[in-house]
Amino acid sequence: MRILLLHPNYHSGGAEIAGNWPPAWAAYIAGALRKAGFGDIRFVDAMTNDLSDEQVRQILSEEKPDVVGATAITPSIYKAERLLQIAKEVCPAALTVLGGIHATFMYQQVLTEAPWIDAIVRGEGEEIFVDLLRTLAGGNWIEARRNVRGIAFREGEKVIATPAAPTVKNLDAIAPDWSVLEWSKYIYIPMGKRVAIPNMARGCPFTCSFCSQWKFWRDYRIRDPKRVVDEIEQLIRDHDVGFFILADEEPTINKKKFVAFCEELIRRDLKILWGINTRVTDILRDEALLPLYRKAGLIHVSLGTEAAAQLKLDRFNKETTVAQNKKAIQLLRDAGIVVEAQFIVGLENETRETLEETYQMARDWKPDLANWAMYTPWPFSDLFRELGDKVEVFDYAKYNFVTPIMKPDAMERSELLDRVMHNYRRFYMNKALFSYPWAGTGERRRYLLGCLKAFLRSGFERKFYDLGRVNYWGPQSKGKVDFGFDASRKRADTSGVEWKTSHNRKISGPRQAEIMACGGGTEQIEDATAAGP
Ligand code: B12
Ligand code: SF4
Repeated sequence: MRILLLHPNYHSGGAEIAGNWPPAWAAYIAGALRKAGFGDIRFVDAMTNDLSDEQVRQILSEEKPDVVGATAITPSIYKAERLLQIAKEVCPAALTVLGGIHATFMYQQVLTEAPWIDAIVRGEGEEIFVDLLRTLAGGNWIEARRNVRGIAFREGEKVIATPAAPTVKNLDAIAPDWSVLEWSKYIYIPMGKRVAIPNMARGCPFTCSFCSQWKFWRDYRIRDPKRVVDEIEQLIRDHDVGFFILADEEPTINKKKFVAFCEELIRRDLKILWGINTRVTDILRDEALLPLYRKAGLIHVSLGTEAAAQLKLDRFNKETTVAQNKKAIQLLRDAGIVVEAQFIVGLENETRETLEETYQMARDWKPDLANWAMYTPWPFSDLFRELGDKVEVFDYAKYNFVTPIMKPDAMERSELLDRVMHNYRRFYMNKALFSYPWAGTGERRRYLLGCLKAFLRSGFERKFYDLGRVNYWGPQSKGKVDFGFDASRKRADTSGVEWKTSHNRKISGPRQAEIMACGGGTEQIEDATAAGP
């Protein structure tokens, strides 16, 4: 059975400005398929190779696959739908399958607007896709598909969702096949080296109302750190990888495992630098361990600092974590780790003053990098439901952290974008002149100058924040900005969507609302709770 995996060609000028990133899902899925005996796999990265629909059509007609599997996050959903439509046109007998977070929750809408999709895999793909392919290979797909757990499909006009499949309980059994990727393409600009995105832990024990990740992965599971280091060693040896970020939402919450991971990296002396996203409170907890983390190669920590403060201010009664944020940033810098503060802006009560406050915070806290993401109301998040009619734009192609989806009551969206750009300009101008060139002589300085290079390049090419596409050329042009929202896209009816969460929460009840974003909260989970299967 010939299987073709497709990553859609979607770009929006956010995190991708740092280079081309390898689509990890393809390696994880390919590894599971190979292990189950489905070895005829080809992966096409239309995003990295900037392939047009016609080029993908050509590849499909040459490859003649029996199964075409595409991925989609929310903003790439229309691109993925279109690619699968092309697949159906070119290979009508092939089974078209869609996976990833968006279709997992929005299968009802997706199957209604893209009836050429034969099946949606809901949740982690490794086990469900194997089950689906075995069922397909067994013949009699139309009758037998009801027995595959964790999928959705159309039956005439009706959309059927089979019962949710369990999460992958034994993460250590997962063996990604990184060889499906064309490694020479995946270069991380700040370091000029190949980059990988291995996955140590899945899930997050928290339930922040604006976030979709805890819902997707459900329970928190973590792999044996030694096996993760084996994988990293293999990535270095076989694919010349020189930098990695962990794909995890929350890699540090299980301190024991994270320390074991770092110790193993030190023991093997792999000389590789890496980065993570994590929470401020874990950094405060691990103050004494930061030198060990640095010794293990950790060079970049991205903190959800003000996701906490802003949302908390707005929604949960002005309890802020400003002092905690500032301290965590200082600790990381003292340990020689590059620290990035993430701000979420653009809720309905955003004003010029609150945007200015975030800039002042960024100056006061002194992170090395700062990032102002536009609040994006994932249609399956709890906050989306709470916002109700305040969400007016349902063009998911623009749900990408760089487009203002919400219109603040006190300003136009174009002004919000302009103010955010103003913050970026001031912040990075200051860093470029007074900070990075004097940030020591070693790795940290080289890394920061590399980030600056990536940043300047995307600004020059007008790719940053999609500025070229929305016609933003500086403050004088803000009246001409056009986000190009497709008004024909309407709110989905998600009332009938079945999604079983088996979230293993330590904290429950009304206090849940108090748990803050990656940046805040004081909660920790016990090692035992987070120990995995
Ligand atoms: C690494 C990363 C990136 C990288 C690399 C992306 C790439 N080339 O794949 C970069 C930096 C480029 C990036 C960019 C963006 N990202 Co990003 N990114 C991530 C991150 C941190 C890890 C993704 C990952 O590799 N996970 C591990 C793999 C194994 O998980 P997975 O992809 O979900 O795949 C599993 C299942 O979904 C399923 N599956 C997936 N596809 C398929 C397909 C088939 C056929 C099957 C059967 C199963 C299946 O099986 C897989 C294995 O279990 C996630 C957060 C996270 N922790 O997941 C955010 C995340 C995916 N990104 C997000 C966003 C919004 C973006 C940007 C729009 C932001 C921006 N403007 O910069 C861009 C879009 C770029 C693009 N075109 O994809 C959001 C998406 C939210 C949503 N609801 O859609 C996330 C979840 C972050 C968040 N906190 O909300 N990102
Ligand atoms: S702590 Fe981070 S990953 Fe976890 S639910 Fe909150 S925002 Fe999402």
